[in-house]
Amino acid sequence: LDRKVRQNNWEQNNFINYKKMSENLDVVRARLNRPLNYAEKILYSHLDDPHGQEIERGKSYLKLRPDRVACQDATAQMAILQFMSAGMDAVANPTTVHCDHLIEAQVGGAKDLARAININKEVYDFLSSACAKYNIGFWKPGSGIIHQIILENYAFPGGLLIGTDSHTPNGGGLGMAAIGVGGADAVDVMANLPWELKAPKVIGIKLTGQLSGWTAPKDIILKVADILTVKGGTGAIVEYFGKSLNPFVASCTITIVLYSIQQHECAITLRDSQLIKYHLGSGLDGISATGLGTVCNMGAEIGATTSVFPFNDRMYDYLAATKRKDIGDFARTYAKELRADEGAEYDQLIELNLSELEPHINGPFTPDLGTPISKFSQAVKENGWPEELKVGLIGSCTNSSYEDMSRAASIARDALDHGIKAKAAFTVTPGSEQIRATIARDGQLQTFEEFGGIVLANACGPCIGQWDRNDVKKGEANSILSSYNRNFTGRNDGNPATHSFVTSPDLVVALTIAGSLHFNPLTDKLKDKDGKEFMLKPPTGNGLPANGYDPGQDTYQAPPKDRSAVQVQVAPTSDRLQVLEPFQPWDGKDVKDIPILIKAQGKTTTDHISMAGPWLKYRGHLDNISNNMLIGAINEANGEANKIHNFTTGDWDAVPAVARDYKKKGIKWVVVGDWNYGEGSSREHAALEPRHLGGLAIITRSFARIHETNLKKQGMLPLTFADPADYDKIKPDDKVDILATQLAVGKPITMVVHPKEGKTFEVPLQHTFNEAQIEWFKNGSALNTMAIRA
Ligand code: MIC
Ligand code: SF4
Repeated sequence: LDRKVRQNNWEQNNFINYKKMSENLDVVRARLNRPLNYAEKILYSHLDDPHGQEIERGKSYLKLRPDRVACQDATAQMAILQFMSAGMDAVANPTTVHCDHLIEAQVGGAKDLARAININKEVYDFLSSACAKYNIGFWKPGSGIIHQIILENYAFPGGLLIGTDSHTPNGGGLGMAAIGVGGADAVDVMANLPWELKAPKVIGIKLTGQLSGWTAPKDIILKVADILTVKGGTGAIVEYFGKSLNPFVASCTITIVLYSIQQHECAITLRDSQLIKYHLGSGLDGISATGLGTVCNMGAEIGATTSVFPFNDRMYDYLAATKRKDIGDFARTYAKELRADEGAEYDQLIELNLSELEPHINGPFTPDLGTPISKFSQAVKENGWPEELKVGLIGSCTNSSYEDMSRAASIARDALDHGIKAKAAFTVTPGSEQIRATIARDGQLQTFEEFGGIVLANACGPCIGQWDRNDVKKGEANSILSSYNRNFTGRNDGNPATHSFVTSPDLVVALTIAGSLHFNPLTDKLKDKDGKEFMLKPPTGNGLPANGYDPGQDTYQAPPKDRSAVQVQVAPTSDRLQVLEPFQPWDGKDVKDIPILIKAQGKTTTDHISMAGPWLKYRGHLDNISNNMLIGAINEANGEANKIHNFTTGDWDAVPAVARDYKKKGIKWVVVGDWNYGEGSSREHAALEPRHLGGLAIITRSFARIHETNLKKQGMLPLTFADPADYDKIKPDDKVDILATQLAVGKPITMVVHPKEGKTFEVPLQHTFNEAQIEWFKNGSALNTMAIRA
């Protein structure tokens, strides 16, 4: 383990430290004296203080030392603005920034990219100069989506990465614990503070059987989301495992082959020992690393801290194919710690038989409403979902690997061979420049175009509302189907009537051919150009490109050797960037008789709290972006969005307007919310905005992890009802006292409610603050606390 193996091909001096990790594990093992699961191993091998750290899953706060940090452009702006106020001259840990969220899909790849570079010039200039100044690797617009770039270049087995984006867990496809955080958490690590995480519980998912036919890796997570729901993974890491045969044993031991594969495959495997490795795939070994990445990626949708797979041969293959064979070899020497110990325990265990798993379609409006394809047509009828498929969209960080593209193209080719094309509109977003260049070289891209598709820029595009959609009017009900991960109301096109479903790229293409949500490619026939019936062949495609990856254009900017001359500029007149002012510290008093700005009803995701799409352009300007605060949340008082009662004037007004009015008048306020408040994105704007506009506390039935931390970091009070039923006792026009002086570790806080009519009553509230976090509240923010200590 003493070898010096670089973390990636871009940075000269950052190495993988398996030796240190293994020593840390030895310390922890001696203390805990029990077998560890793989998720625990990754975390504990990165402990700041393995000797002294208290370790209890679900209870203790772990102080960790991540190997790397990654930020995307929409969140990096705020992270870097915060880092700048720490006054350091370089990041203390390897960091990269990726330009992917700000590119709007309009007409297709090159043109959209050029337009974005022009429109976002100020922001890109800021990011590229700040990266150069602070020694951060910068991936220019056009390079691809953060998670795909991380998997292709930076993820490694056993590593720990934090990223300012909720789909960071995609890196789990290479056995890395890659965790989504808010920008302020990223700043801690950039500034060399340990990063804090409540020791997660671990949900084990045992995979047996094998994927085949139309079932894809995506279906694993679509099914798991259906089982666990959008909050089922909160506070937990999901660890997948399954029978994973050692490839060396496999290729020479026929008994194992006979024992573990089905009869009809034996013939193939016995004839060709190369194929043995491929077909042995029971559970895990049959799925490519990028397929595993897809499963981990969408684990964000169940609120999981991250998802991981143990290191296996398929990961090795992917590392080798992406020019990191040395990492693969190094990981093999550390392999025993890159999987769970024999007898390790999980807090919850789920078993999934892949041989029985059906392709799924999840949605609309929530990613955990899963329907197997055999029942989907029926569900469409019963629920009155719009039957015509308007647009099929493939790609995104979730599903844009070479394998995904090849399989999708094989279906499109099948249709073309029968003389037919896509009936619905069809778009493709390659996950990276490398994928785009490779599928352009190998022909899949041309197939998509021939099929009637538009190839968009290597970017997020329609996945995050960067979509200039013109085929339906706003408010018109319609259905779209994507291979993305999220489908909250209005997310893709800003139209609340769009029914957005998520599924595998394979099903997207198949249903796009039919143009109908009623089509099931497993059982239904299509008509060819002469009206003759035929059935689509199940998709096929290589996991890895036979001729290697084509890197395409060079889109990486390394930090310069001499960084001292680099200037980072923020114009004071800019409407896109604004230097941050520190928040005021707490005045040490209870807060009395303050209004409920809004009592939000039902699902309140970060898209409701701080909408993306057109608002993405203000991600570096706190005051301007605050004009979207909670405009998507539904007010219990009237069932409407963005219409609330201003108690001082009696008027009904937009949420940000009322908050600004209260702020001007020196009135603090709270928000009341339902279950899993803040689910979805990592964007800390959803916490910064209420703080900026004078909010004190957010009181809910429960929170999504990242959002709860983001609120704490910005000096807000995230509080939960000790009795969730108390949510119903609060009315939108009530006033409340928050007895903030009671704030102490493990103790409840009292909220005194003064109803508009009726007697005053008390409601106990809970919180998860630890000592250090209470300081953040007292000092006004985590950043203020850092400044005080420095
Ligand atoms: C998303 O998928 O919602 C985003 C846009 O990638 C966000 C990040 C953001 O809001 O900037 C995420 O998932 O964290
Ligand atoms: Fe981009 Fe969509 Fe992935 Fe978020 S989920 S990183 S918006 S592609």
